[in-house]
Amino acid sequence: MQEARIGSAVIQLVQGDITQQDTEAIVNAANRSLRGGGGVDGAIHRAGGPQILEECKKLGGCETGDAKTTSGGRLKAKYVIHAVGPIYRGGHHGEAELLASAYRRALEEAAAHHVTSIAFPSISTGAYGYPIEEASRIALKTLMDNIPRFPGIKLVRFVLFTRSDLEVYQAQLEKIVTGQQEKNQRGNKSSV
Ligand code: AR6
Repeated sequence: MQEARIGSAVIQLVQGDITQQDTEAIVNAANRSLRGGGGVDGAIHRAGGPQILEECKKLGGCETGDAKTTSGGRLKAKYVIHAVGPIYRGGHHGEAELLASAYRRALEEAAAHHVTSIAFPSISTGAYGYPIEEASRIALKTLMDNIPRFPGIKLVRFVLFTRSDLEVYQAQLEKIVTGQQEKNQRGNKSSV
């Protein structure tokens, strides 16, 4: 499944490079220092230029599970929302809640900046080691549950770097949507 509708918004899955997206905001998988790094963080700072780091330096870091916003520098996106996911340490250190929080806070930042379209990478599933099956379930579920809080957000796009990551997200989206349809059908039957 490539996309799903949630009220007046669309959640979309594509393979690509997040630095090339033309959404109004892109999300960075940052670390608590907000001083740049490897992976998608490095790619965003390289493509967006030094202005993003200059703005980051004024933000005083960012807690795990939180998100902070800078301009997009030379990127097409007007804003970069720097979200800090958890380092995976076996799954019993509050990682799921922290990952959900990072996605929720990024959406809240987007809404606070009146953004109508936003692109996310797969937070924590690279250097931070979060198993992608579980991380994709949390990412999609959290966004689908929270998008209705922000009617101004019309497009939420996941940009997966590899074909296999895209396939994991596609299968997970299918599972969530099918699960919801079955739940709705059961609800309809019991109310007849
Ligand atoms: N576009 C989209 N996705 C990408 C791109 C790109 N240009 N480049 C990599 N990915 P990671 P994390 C994917 O490691 O796990 C950094 O050093 C990548 O394949 O970037 O949250 C930070 O400074 C993977 O699926 O982020 C932190 O210290 C996903 O993005 C730390 O890594 C996330 O991988 C954060 O680790």
